[in-house]
Amino acid sequence: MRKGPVLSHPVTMELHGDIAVIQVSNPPVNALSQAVRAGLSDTVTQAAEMAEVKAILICCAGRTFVAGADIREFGKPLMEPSLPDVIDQIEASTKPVVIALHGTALGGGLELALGGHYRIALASARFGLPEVMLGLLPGAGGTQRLPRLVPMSNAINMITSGGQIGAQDALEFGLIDQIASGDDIRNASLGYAKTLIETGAAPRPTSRLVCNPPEPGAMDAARAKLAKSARGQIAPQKALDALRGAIDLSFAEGLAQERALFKELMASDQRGAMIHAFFAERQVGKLDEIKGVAPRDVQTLGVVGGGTMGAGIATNALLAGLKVTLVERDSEATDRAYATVSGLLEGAMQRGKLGEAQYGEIMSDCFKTTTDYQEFAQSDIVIEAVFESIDVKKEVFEKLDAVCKPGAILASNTSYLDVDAIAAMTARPEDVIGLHFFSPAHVMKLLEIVVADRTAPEVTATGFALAKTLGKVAVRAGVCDGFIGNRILSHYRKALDGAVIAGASPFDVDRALVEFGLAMGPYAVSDLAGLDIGWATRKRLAPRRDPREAYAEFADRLCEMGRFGRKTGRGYYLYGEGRPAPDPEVDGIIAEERSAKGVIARALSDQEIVDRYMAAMVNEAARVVEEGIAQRPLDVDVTLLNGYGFPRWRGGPMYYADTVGPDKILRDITTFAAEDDFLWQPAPLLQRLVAEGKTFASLNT
Ligand code: 3H9
Repeated sequence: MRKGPVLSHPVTMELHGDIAVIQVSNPPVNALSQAVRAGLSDTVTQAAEMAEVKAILICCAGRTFVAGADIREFGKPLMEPSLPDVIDQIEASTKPVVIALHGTALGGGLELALGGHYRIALASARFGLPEVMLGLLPGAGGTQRLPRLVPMSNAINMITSGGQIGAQDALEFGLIDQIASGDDIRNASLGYAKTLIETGAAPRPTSRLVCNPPEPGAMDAARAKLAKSARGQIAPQKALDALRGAIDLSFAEGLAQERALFKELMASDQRGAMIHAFFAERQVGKLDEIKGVAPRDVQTLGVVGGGTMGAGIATNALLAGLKVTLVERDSEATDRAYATVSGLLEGAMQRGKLGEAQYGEIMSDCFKTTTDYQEFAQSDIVIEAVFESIDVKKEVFEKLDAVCKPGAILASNTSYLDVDAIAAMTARPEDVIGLHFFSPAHVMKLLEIVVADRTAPEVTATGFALAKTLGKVAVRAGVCDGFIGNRILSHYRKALDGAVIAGASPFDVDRALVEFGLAMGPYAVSDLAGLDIGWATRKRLAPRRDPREAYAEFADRLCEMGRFGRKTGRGYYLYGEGRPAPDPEVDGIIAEERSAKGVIARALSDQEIVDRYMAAMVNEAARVVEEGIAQRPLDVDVTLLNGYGFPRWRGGPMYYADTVGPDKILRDITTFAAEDDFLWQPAPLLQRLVAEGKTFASLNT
């Protein structure tokens, strides 16, 4: 069967009576590298030839069953044997093949399991086909075998969303045959295999089953839903095409079609972008400064401030199993904070993220609100989430410094204030760090870890470890106004305001950028956040504003009129019944500003709006990288992807810049500079990359 070489031996076989136990051992996640595929193929061939073998058991060593194809091999020439061939070989075995599942059986790993004849799993095991999250579809029979085992609606759901299901659902849907009792999957699966031999169970190839038909209209409904929920993405729609093949075609034809679609996606830009995002998110935490540095233990967490941010942080920490103490000014505020957190936890309960008993336990044993800072005396870390004023922060940090135990970490959730200055307010600047959460804090994935001049590496390491506990993607940022994300945001917002003054309406800008892939347009986002927030920032920065800056005033005008966005029913848009509506009054305000500035409005194409947005973003990001505020271009990508709604299938702004070419970005900047040569000054790093013919990716290593 196998044609390629065996490069190493991550697959072993041993006999347990008449059962051949084939074990994959390829840490950390048992990915299906060429050596694993070759090893599986060889051992299955051997087991088939051994007369004494009555059944084959495939299991995995370590923390998980196979988590998928080896993503590192993607984009390189295929090394034989291919995964579909190995799975076909397993399925064709004349001896029953049992698959023992623990950890996460994902992608090609789950497809391997579908190729077996019987499946047993630990109760804690999880199952998924996450290929769409990498811009792909299951390419080793998943789209053909899964709907032969589970109802089509479940297959559609799993394959087009990339989400995971637990063992109980897997059993109910028909994906697995048995849940093992206890947590020893090896013993349980050996027992299962023995029983199968004793009862004379025959091989049960999934491909011979008839595909479960969809409910009438289900495929069309799924397609329409995906057009909205996965707007701009190719893979989920192609996955539906492949699933359609499972209904309309023979198994062999369906498999061939799946293969062709998989290859098409493998060659797509979206696949490249999404795999970049996958690896970038795993690269962000790998920093020389914390290599080998042990983080401090964090079990108890304090929060100062129970507003939207503080309550979100508290909820996040409670859901992650930490004990939380929240301090507010007075009993009215503590009551409010308590109610907010319990409401957020109830929401988590409704979404199935928390059981009723756990909820009760958290509220009675793990969460406390108080007005007394002394209650922080035993906290391992305290996160301040109070009003963004350096004077207010000073008061808080002096109190924290006085009550917190030695070694406790004092963190600020500031989104732009100087963390060095905050650290200097304490007698322990080495224990002070910025932890910038994004709202809603229990939902948003991004956490900027702002490392001040004197922050100890151990404290930085603890920030990253805490982020992992909280389920966040953490990015290291240096100290500057706005850190990585908000600094870049403020720059591209100026560029977009410039586009509006030149002639586009905010509604044109939003439409063009939503079309580009953003979940929401930037002006609609401002309305959601509250226009008063940006107004306060602009007022704060006004004394430092360069007189050469072409300042657009229309946002201030809206605020002066009390138009703060959604919360006041009017901002850029009008909010009433139904969808937010563009407001002609806003066009009027902008037209007045244009005429005051002597600007004759011109039409801007959607492409020009996107080009301005991207050029401004990439230019400022290049400065952020050059100044060391972000460590590498990939840190910028991860920040924008996880905190600012940048479309994942475009990989992030720096990845995008490499796709279109840094020279194109530089040319655009030069063009736009004819209109405003203060805003559009090319970043030296961008100029250097273009001169040397290099990409941003070259700076990632
Ligand atoms: C597929 O299967 C295609 C098939 O349909 C068709 C083929 C023909 N390959 O995330 P972690 C590395 S597509 C290579 O930090 P966790 C990862 O980079 C694939 N490497 O751990 C990291 O390396 P490092 C479908 C992989 O415990 C280390 O493992 N499968 C792969 O938080 C630890 O990862 C997926 O999309 C891989 N497939 O989470 C699953 N997976 O230490 C992708 C991980 O050097 N993986 N690595 O930075 C995951 O979702 C998570 O890694 C997992 C573990 C849940 C498994």
